[in-house]
Amino acid sequence: MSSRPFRVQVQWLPLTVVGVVVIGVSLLAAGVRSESSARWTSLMGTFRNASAPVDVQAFPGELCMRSCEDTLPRVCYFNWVLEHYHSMGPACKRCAEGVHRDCYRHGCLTADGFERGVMSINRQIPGPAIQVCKDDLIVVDMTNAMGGTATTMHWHGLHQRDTPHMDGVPFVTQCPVEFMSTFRYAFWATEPGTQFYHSHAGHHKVNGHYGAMIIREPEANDPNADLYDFDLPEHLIVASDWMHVDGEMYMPGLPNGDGILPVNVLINGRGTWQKDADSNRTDVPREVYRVRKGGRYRFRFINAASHVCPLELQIANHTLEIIASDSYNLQPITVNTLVATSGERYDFVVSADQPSDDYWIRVRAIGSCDYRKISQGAVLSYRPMSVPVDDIAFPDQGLPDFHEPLFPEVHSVNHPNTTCGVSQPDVCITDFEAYETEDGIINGTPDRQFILGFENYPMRFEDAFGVGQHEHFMNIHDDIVLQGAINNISFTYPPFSLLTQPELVTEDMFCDEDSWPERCQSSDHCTCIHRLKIPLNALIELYILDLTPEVNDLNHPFHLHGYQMYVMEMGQDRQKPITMERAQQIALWQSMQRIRMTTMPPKKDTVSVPSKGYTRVRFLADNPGFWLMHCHYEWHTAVGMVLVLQVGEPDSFVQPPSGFPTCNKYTPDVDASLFV
Ligand SMILES: *[C@@H]1O[C@H](CO)[C@@H](O)[C@H](O)[C@H]1NC(C)=O
Ligand SMILES: *[C@@H]1O[C@H](CO)[C@@H](O)[C@H](O)[C@H]1NC(C)=O
Ligand SMILES: *[C@@H]1O[C@H](CO)[C@@H](O)[C@H](O)[C@H]1NC(C)=O
Ligand SMILES: *[C@@H]1O[C@H](CO)[C@@H](O)[C@H](O)[C@H]1NC(C)=O
Ligand SMILES: *[C@@H]1O[C@H](CO)[C@@H](O)[C@H](O)[C@H]1NC(C)=O
Ligand SMILES: [Cu+2]
Repeated sequence: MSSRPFRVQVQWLPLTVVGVVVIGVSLLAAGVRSESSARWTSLMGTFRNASAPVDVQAFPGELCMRSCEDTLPRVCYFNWVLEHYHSMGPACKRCAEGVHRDCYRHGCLTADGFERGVMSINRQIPGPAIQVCKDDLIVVDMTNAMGGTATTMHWHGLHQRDTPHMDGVPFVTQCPVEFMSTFRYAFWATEPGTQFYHSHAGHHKVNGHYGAMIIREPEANDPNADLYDFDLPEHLIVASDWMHVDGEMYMPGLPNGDGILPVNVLINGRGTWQKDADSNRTDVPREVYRVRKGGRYRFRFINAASHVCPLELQIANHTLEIIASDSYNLQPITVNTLVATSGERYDFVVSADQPSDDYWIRVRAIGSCDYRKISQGAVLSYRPMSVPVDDIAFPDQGLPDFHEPLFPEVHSVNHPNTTCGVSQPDVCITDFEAYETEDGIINGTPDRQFILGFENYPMRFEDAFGVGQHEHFMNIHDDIVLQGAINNISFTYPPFSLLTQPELVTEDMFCDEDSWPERCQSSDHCTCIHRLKIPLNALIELYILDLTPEVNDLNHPFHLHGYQMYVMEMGQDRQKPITMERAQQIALWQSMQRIRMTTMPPKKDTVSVPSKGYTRVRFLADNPGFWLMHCHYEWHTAVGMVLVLQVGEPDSFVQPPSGFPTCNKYTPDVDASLFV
């Protein structure tokens, strides 16, 4: 299997400069120690004194980008500074005036050529890519240099089994990192595949705080390895939506604004923008992906969007052979159009089998964004490496219009208008088959079944604007004022971190369907800390129902932290409201209609729910801790379409290291002790 010379093409550095150690020896002796500490001992123990701290600076994370065949685990250190920064700033010199090379200057963020304030990581958008091998130790020093903000970073796709306090959810797994503070994230690269990271604070993601995180493993572990020749670090398509103001400007929203929607899409932080037909298009570089004729290339697509519009990817004249989603290997299905919602990842193979030329890679924001005609282009180029990138990145030919088809016939995956299971050749994620399954989870009787009905419900005017009211809401436009909810509960946060300050947690701070707070008794809805309590190792089944009364263009993507979920099925009934009973009827009907019925469903950590429909998922709750589950649309998270799973009792949780930062409100009694 390892006959190919390389799959990751990078500059090799001598192994002697990095911390390469033999793994295995002390794993046998793990015994009473936590798995994490056993990993550490095995990473360090046979090599050096495992009790002494490592000089992390000596292990630059960039050196971890390597072939993962026959490699040993490494420490991968990244030093990040999060700043308020700008696109098209002075660092771009004369980029805006057509000096193309200036657009590539250090510190020049072109984005779509529009000048605005942004949030950057090391003055990059996306932030630096983390590309490591499975079992490496990732250490990220994150310095918050953004005055007036606090932030956390979430490692989307990692289960943080050994280090749940590294999951990066404010007030659930850690305290937000304050201005001028540095927080050291340190966690194992445990889940191989296409992952990413993004801020979980405020609207920082849509302002620029996101990036790719690729965890490779030996190709013997990839059942699709024979389908491609190259898995190159530069073949990452990180697509995101883009606004021309900070996202916070639209929280809660502007009554006379045109909805809470993006104005553009970026591909790896690049693209162009044309204000209207009378304006010139910005003259800034598009992203370039190089291939050589005859090669078969693994591409990794990350939907890092914040808004509700799904992103649709096409590569002119090329098909996409889908081989993985959310880092889970799938039996291949070939399409020419890939649709993904916020938080999803898809890996596919592109065969460079067309005439040597440049081809458009087009990403369109569809669904609710359709009327805005937002599309962005990057270039798939067959030109030799000797042709400099700035000769390719400014194509003369324009990107085909939004409504101009790239293919005579569209074969799509996840198109929002596809009725899952019946409309071949268009497929849904549920039409994919895995290579393996866990019979006990797929066919077992669930220990707990939860029906999670979500919606954005209109608030009563007095609840939103009455004297003393300060509840979160979003104002889509005019007087439409909505709160997000799951089972009528809109999620809010405690003032301290649930996972890492267990001494402050009391049972009465939580609510769920069966324990409705006193203050909400007279109301249909309640804003409180929505928690589902789940016994450790229980088999869980969730029916996630979209209670929206009408079918709309939204397929809310639900993201579960700490786990992957088997996606059992999804469906919708355009006529009747969805209930669990209705969902079961749809499932029965689907199983009779269906051309193909898999016994090996895919696993995902982010799964969309068809509009006014449902998705049924299963997982084994074997990862103790507090794990967020939420709609991955940024504004829906912000207005409470969120809940937290408590898996197991605190005594089963992995303890945070000593000295882990804490937070809480400060409201001491007003008495003599205040004035000593
Ligand atoms: C290992 O490091 C610890 C902490 O720095 C130190 O106390 C101990 O003496 C060292 N052990 C050896 C064998 O060098
Ligand atoms: C568009 O570009 C052309 C050529 O550079 C220039 O003459 C013209 O003034 C520009 N138009 C606008 C609206 O900026
Ligand atoms: C790409 O496909 C279109 C038809 O879909 C065709 O007209 C065009 O010639 C193709 N381009 C190349 C370079 O083969
Ligand atoms: C879905 O179909 C409707 C009705 O045909 C259409 O208006 C809408 O644009 C379609 N959605 C997408 C994303 O193509
Ligand atoms: C949930 O809210 C809906 C209105 O959106 C209401 O009809 C229903 O009774 C509520 N359920 C509970 C349990 O309060
Ligand atoms: Cu949502």
